[in-house]
Amino acid sequence: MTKKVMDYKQPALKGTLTVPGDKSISHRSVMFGAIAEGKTTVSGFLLGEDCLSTIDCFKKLGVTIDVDGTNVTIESNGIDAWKEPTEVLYTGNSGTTTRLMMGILSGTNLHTVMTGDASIGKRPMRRVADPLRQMGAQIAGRENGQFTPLAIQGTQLEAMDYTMPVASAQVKSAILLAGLRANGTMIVREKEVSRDHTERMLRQFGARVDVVDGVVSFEGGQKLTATHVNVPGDISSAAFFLVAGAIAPKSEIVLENVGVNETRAGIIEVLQQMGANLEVKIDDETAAEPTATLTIRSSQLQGTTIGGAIIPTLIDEIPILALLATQANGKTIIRDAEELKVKETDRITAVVDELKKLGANIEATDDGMIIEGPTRLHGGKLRTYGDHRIGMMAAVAALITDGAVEIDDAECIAVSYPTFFDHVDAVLK
Ligand code: SPQ
Repeated sequence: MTKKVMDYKQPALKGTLTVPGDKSISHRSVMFGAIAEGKTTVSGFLLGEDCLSTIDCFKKLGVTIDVDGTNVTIESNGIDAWKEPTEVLYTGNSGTTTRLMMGILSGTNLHTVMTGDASIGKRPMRRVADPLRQMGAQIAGRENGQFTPLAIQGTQLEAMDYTMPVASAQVKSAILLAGLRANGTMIVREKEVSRDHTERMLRQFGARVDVVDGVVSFEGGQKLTATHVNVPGDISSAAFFLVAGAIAPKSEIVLENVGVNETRAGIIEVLQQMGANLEVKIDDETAAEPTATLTIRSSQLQGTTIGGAIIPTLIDEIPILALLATQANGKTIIRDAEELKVKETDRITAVVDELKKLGANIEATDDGMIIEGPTRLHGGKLRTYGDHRIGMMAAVAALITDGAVEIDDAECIAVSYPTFFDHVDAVLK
């Protein structure tokens, strides 16, 4: 763990950034490319540690993957040609890799063992294992498949009609990917729509999929066809600079090529609701994943309430939105966000405990937090809990604090945003 002391002295932030590729889409591009027969090319791939873990797992399954900067080529003879790995598949810190791979591997003819780091070892996997077992999947793991290491014996799966108990794109995607290998018609129903990159990419790779009012359905047994995937910038990474630009005085930051898929873009609505000076210029609405140029300038902010159906569309942005709320006038209430407790760390406790150390007026609730602002924040020594999003929240806080902020682990940020500190330096100049 490398400590980092940030003493930025409250600068005005100026500049134009292109944030790295979307993590969710990068993972899926490799997974889909490996399932499909032929050569898939990917541009704008995120070279974050999580996505590199996904690449490593598929290499162990015998898929040829070449990385040239942010261009990735996946050459596969299709899922039936994968070889049984002699080694454990290591998914690092990545919940997306672990959970989506569970769905994919369940319908192969292979025996595989999967494990990740200490944080992955504490994250719940039965939310995926149980529905997959209803399809016939054979999954073993600690506490009846709740925790890694997991052993999966691939088998023929049967399609099912499944209603999601929680809004989770990882659970939905694992089931949909298993459904590709199942007999019969797959139906997955969501009460609140989670990110839909898997559904979009299924279509991009030639599958026939219907999505109507939160119900996804398709015929099992469809083959995917290799294609090109253009990965947009990650709005979850852009979020840190959107908030930095909104709260640091006299600032203006332009963020280019940011993915604004409506199942991910809840932060835009919240910023607008809070009175942020944000311009959104859509580049191409017809792309598989639409993108926009976002320009954020400092402004007076108002507290707000964030809850209900918007939560899945900004779930990973809640740590940085909590920091934003410390600078807004009045009360901000974040509710219906209990899913934060099962991320890389318990993000409700982590955000509240760490922002309190900087002087924020913030309290945890059962399903979120309440923040009263505005508060002048001071420096302090913060923990990241090995969670990239807590690390970046602390770094953005350091841009507005009186005094230095120290974090215990700067390296964890490389999971999703390896060039984060270069981009901070770029807007400081
Ligand atoms: O992959 P991982 O570790 O689960 O990453 C996180 C993140 O903050 O980057 C969550 F901790 O993002 C998830 C996100 O919260 C990525 C994701 C996806 O790609 O499908 C979906 C969300 O998780 P979930 O549990 O709501 O499905």
